[in-house]
Amino acid sequence: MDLGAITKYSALHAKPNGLILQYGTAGFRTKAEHLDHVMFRMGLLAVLRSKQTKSTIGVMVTASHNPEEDNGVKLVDPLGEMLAPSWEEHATCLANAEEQDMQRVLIDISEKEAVNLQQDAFVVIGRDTRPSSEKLSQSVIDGVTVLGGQFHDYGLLTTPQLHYMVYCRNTGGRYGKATIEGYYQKLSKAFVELTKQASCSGDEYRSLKVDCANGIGALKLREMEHYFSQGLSVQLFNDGSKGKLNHLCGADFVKSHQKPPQGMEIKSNERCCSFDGDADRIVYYYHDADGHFHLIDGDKIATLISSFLKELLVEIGESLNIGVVQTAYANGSSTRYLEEVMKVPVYCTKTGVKHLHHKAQEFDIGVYFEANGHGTALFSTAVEMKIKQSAEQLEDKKRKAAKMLENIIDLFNQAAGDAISDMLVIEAILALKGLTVQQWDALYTDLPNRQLKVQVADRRVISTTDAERQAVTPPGLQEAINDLVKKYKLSRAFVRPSGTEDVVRVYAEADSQGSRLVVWIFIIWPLH
Ligand code: NG1
Ligand code: ZN
Repeated sequence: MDLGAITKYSALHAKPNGLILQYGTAGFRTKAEHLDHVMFRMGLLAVLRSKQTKSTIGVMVTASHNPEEDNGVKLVDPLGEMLAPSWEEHATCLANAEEQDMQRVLIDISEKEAVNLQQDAFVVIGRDTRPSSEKLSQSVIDGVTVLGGQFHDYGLLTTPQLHYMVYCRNTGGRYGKATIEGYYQKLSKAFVELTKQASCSGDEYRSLKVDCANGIGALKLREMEHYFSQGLSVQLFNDGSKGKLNHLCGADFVKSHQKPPQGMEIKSNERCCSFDGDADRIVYYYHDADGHFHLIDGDKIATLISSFLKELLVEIGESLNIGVVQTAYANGSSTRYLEEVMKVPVYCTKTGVKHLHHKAQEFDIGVYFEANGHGTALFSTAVEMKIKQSAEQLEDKKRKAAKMLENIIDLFNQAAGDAISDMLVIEAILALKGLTVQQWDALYTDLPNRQLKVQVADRRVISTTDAERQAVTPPGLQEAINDLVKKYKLSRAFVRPSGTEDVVRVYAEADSQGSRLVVWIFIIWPLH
């Protein structure tokens, strides 16, 4: 380590005095002007992690669905996964070290993690379309180079595309080619193969309106659409040409306000979807003939996907274990439908995709989605091999189903939840099953629900257990919630501190609108 050079360069990316940040659920996130030093230091840390794992590490510069003025950064581990928890702690220590302590913290991390400093390092970098992202990603590069790491800057990418690149590079190209072209080709080939088999290919299945949150999704869909246009034509809205990133549009806005984005004209029964700012979340929606808005969130997406996968397995004659992973925010109706009607086991983890992703890896086929539309499906290597064999060896109908499953596996981004990939999976399933958006929506009826954020003096006074469904502290809070909830049918409510914002999130659902309002108003009351 050339400590002199590190000190010299670090001074060019000086940490504002007293600023303390934490590597949260999705890395560091705050106002862009406070992040220069964090970016430089995450470049350094990525090099250490790369040396330790002898693998390519990713650095993504984005603040996802947060306002345009914000930014953020997260590291991507070798298999395209979120950074390991012990390294999250190192990230926090390094980001918060005062200038004079930086060298010591770097050496501490290297020693604790037994990093061989002679090992080569390779880091890949991606960024979203925020005005601040380009300069901040340059600071990441400064950090990488000062520690002697090699890098490839992909420039503008969706977050899941960067996860894909990392995964491809560390699996010797088996998963796909680590280029944007490779990503487009892999997904489009699988999608076009699938839609060729759809008997229902009328106009209804051919077109989709996409709200791109004025973000990177628009750019990437524009580049990609001609690859899959045989199977689907997309009409893009909020493509960044006029509006502000995530402002009154995008998946987060649509999900949390339960209303359509601005800037999109929706005719009744038209199928529409929204991406978030870095295109790793997707939700669907439509207006019915009476003008009512219907949201189809991550829970219903998981239901559609897992029921389709289950049907294919039955057709092929394979009994593989399939599991669905949700968080506490999953609508109670979805959990009941999955367990009682579809007979699929459902598991609940803490919020944050890394928790869902790890749980999903325990199954032959693990489908995970957060209600906000962040998710994907994972297939074990053994399953992938089995299905490939079946697609070659079986006869007729079974072979056709195995071929379909093979293509569906290729169409999922197994490194991370991916709005583009999920959109193509959903579109393929709807076309293959001949389902309209209304029929999909009618699988079950969501319990009325409400989620809101509350600003409190110190959100850390609230701690939780049981996958964040029960509050342990402050004393009395859980008892108060229990007392309220038991007054209403099918009701459920919980409170947890956010991992990405300085707020407390309150969620409540119940069997009717009136009781739901009462439940949530009463729950937030004592927190003010
Ligand atoms: P927090 O702020 O911890 O609730 C939010 C989302 C998560 C996840 C992360 C990362 C909700 C309720 N929470 O986490 O699901 O997506 O952001 O982006 O939607
Ligand atoms: Zn996102």
